[in-house]
Amino acid sequence: DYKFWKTQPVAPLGENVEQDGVIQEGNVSKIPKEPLPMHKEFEWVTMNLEDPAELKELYELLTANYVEDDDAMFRFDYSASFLDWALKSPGWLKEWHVGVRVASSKKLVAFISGIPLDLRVRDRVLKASEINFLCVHKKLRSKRLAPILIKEITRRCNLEGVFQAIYTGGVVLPTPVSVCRYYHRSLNWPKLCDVGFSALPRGSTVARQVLKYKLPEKTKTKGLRPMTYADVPRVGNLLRRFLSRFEMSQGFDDAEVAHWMLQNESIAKKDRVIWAYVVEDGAGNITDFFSFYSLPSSIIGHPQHKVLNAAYLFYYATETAFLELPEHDLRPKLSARLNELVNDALVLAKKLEFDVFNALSLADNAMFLDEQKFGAGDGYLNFYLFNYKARPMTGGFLPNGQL
Ligand code: YNC
Ligand code: MG
Repeated sequence: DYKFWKTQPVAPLGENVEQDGVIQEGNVSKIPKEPLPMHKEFEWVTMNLEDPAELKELYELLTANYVEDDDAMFRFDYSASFLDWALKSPGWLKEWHVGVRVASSKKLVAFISGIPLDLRVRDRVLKASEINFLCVHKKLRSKRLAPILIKEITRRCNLEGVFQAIYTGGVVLPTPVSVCRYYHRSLNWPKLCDVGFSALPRGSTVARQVLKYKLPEKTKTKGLRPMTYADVPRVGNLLRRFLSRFEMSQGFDDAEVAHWMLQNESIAKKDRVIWAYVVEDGAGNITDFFSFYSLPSSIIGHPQHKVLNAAYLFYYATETAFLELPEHDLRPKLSARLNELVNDALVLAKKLEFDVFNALSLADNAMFLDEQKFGAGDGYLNFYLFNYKARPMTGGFLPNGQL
């Protein structure tokens, strides 16, 4: 019955939102300067994620206690370098990396984070935070610690003048603005079958499944190459125009484009999180780009395989969306182009030894999921806004909240 959520500025389940808008005006001068009271055996800490030892503590909390699928077969295994990337985006604040330690042993047992972003919801741009990596140690579940963490990160956002937030989750809470489904495209069918991620369809064989998912050796798009720092202004320009087509998106200035799409080239292969590619035409224009990130899952209790190497489709954009054509001519062109690009993304991900390529049912993804042999998964991702009512979104969108 949502004892906690009922008290928060969110639309109640079942309410028919007719007009977008802020729920409660905020006033920084009325926000308490001190943290919320915490049970006496625990203490609040602001994590210093620039210290590799503290980053590792966070990694260890999450690798053992973060999100699992409903059957407890897989658990997200965000790497330390992923956390470093996702939590230190431009404008990040140390105060929004909130931990809870056991007072006596100092063991880290809970965490919640926020990063700042400009969030556009239809025609309104909100100065917002993206809340992620909420986690309570398995031994401390169901003790109402989560609401305390949520209220504390809210206070810390409010102190910075931020009164709106976006967050996502598998759980149903009041009230999703959109619900997306996970789709999975096999790259390494025998392994997916071995670990129970995919089931052998009745009447099929392993060999036939392998053939079904076979990919070309090489990419096909002319002018495709890895994105570099020099591409940032042109990619930024294309991405901003592309995102404006959706009902909701995050703002990307060039610094944000660089952060989210590129990693220092000297990074060790095993620590790499993000891959981005551009298509450059003969005249030096960037006509398309796409990106994907690495988010492995631990395979729980399997004798041989410990890790499922998953790539997730991230942002993409194409000039094809802006061809001056009537809608019924534009759609097939856009669909064809996205299929070419995503097929190349699959080829590259396979070469990088990912086992599966995941995507959500958002943005323009419906135009290629079937054709590229993605299958609908069991998982759904609900998108939520805090302190902002918005009419349900149908037109597809592309916020960063999917991480
Ligand atoms: C969840 N995922 O409904 P009610 S996603 C939000 N997001 O409250 P307790 C959640 N609320 O129903 P536990 C939630 N899961 O009574 C549960 N809740 O109103 C609500 N799992 O608290 C729940 N990470 O402490 C209920 O539950 C209340 O011990 C119960 O802790 C929950 O990062 C949790 O899935 C999730 O670590 C921490 O189960 C724990 O079970 C756990 O008794 C595995 O809590 C990891 C996991 C969640 C991933 C994520 C986004 C979080 C968003 C939080 C909301 C942010 C609001 C905006 C704040 C900033 C505002 C500004 C400006
Ligand atoms: Mg609890």
